[in-house]
Amino acid sequence: MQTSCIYKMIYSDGSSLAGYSMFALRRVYLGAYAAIVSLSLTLYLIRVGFAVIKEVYLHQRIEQGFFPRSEDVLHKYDNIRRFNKSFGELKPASNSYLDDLIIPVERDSIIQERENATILMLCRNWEIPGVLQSMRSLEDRFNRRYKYDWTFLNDVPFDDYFIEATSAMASGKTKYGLIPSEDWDRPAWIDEELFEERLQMLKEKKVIYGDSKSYRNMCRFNSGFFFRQKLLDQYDYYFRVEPDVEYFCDFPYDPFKVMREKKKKYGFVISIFEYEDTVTTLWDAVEEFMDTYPEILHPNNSLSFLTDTTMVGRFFPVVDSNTDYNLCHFWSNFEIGDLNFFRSDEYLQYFNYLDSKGGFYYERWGDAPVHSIGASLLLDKNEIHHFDEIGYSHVPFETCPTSISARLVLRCMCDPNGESNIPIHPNSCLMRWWKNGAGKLFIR
Ligand SMILES: Nc1nc2c(ncn2[C@@H]2O[C@H](COP(=O)(O)OP(=O)(O)OP(=O)(O)O)[C@@H](O)[C@H]2O)c(=O)[nH]1
Ligand SMILES: *[C@@H]1O[C@H](CO)[C@@H](O)[C@H](O)[C@H]1NC(C)=O
Ligand SMILES: *[C@@H]1O[C@H](CO)[C@@H](O)[C@H](O)[C@H]1NC(C)=O
Ligand SMILES: *[C@@H]1O[C@H](CO)[C@@H](O)[C@H](O)[C@H]1NC(C)=O
Ligand SMILES: [Mg+2]
Repeated sequence: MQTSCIYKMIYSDGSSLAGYSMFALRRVYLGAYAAIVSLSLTLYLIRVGFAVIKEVYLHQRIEQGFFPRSEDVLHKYDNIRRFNKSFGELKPASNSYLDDLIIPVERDSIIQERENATILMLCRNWEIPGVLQSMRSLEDRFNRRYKYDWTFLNDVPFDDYFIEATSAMASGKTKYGLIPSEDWDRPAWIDEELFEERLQMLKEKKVIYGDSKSYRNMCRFNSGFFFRQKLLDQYDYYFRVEPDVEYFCDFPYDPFKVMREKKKKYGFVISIFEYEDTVTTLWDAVEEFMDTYPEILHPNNSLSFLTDTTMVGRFFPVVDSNTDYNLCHFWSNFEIGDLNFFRSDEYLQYFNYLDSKGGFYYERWGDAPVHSIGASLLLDKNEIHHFDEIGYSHVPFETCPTSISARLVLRCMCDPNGESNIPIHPNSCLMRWWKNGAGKLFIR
């Protein structure tokens, strides 16, 4: 009643009534249009929804197919191992079944042949407790039988206690290097004002080590200068160790020998995503580099490992990146590498190109993505090796061999089902490496 009154009041004269019917007509059009739009939007959403559900369902069905099959194989094999005494020696089993990686029967025997290699640690005097813990673990699990040299690097001189304690812990020789200022300190061409501004910015974003100046020196040093230190000139291979890490299993082989015999140039155990805020413009620089020097890229490189954003693995990991770089990198606190790769003109050209952009200081480019992108672009996929049998921990992630018998034979102290075991975790890039890199070997 009320409304019709108002209605009459407003539209009492003819002209505005005619105007109203025009208006009403337009409203009908608009209404029909809106209905069509919302209908097609709804249909579209339903289609997308169905597509997603179908994709997830198919993915899950495939996964569900794989797991029982691998469980079957595992149990069949373990039953033979447990109950068939004539089975003899345990197979040198691991995730990857490489027959020529024979586990030594005499685990205490001293190996005479050694590769041209050193264990390498960059660290500070005050880190000595963690340094000794890492040393004890690697000595017990590997080096006591080989006695490789340990090389320690520092931007200030090592103190007497550091030298005494590490020499006592090492089974091989120990060497101590002082890094020259030009290999460590911030270059003069870095714009100080911009630098300070960016430190504040990353601090506000709560990026880990966001406002640390020394951390940036460390990352740049590890990216482009460690292999140029005098003490390393005499070696072909290095094994990077950090304070407070642990090796969970006996080493089933000399990893340096694996590197040389199988012509590997870069070895890793864990691969994860980088924090995007630390490398905002790294990929732009890399793309520019690839455009400028296309001939430097290896014809059989693993670029696709760095750009693959498909759904891989068991947990639908979503790649969240603003560039074509999926943020995958090899975790560089564990590295076994060929120094001659880093010394090569190709790597130096790559490093110098990145360095000239200033991102080691204006952002917080890590040595892990820089090494990983370098190795992925400049090496043959087959020259990069995933050391599947090496159990390892650097807080907060671990890797532990999946195979029960590998863990028994190698006397592992780790839980492959633990929360921090990273290999097939959603935060892991290892599945992307298996897919895009040198592949993954299974039981034949
Ligand atoms: N000599 C020296 N070594 C450093 C310095 N900063 C870091 N390092 C070493 O560089 C390596 C990497 O540094 P970390 O502090 O372990 O960095 P991270 O592994 O990214 O992070 P966390 O282990 O979680 O602290 C370690 O071996 C450190 O001992 C430094 O200012 N001087
Ligand atoms: C036990 O192992 C031997 C040698 O590998 C094999 O020939 C035999 O079939 C096995 N027996 C059983 C019961 O699995
Ligand atoms: C070890 O490697 C270094 C660097 O490549 C080389 O100069 C040296 O001759 C090698 N030593 C031996 C014994 O092969
Ligand atoms: C490239 O790498 C793949 C992956 O391991 C390998 O199968 C292939 O033979 C390599 N191709 C060349 C040309 O070396
Ligand atoms: Mg560390």
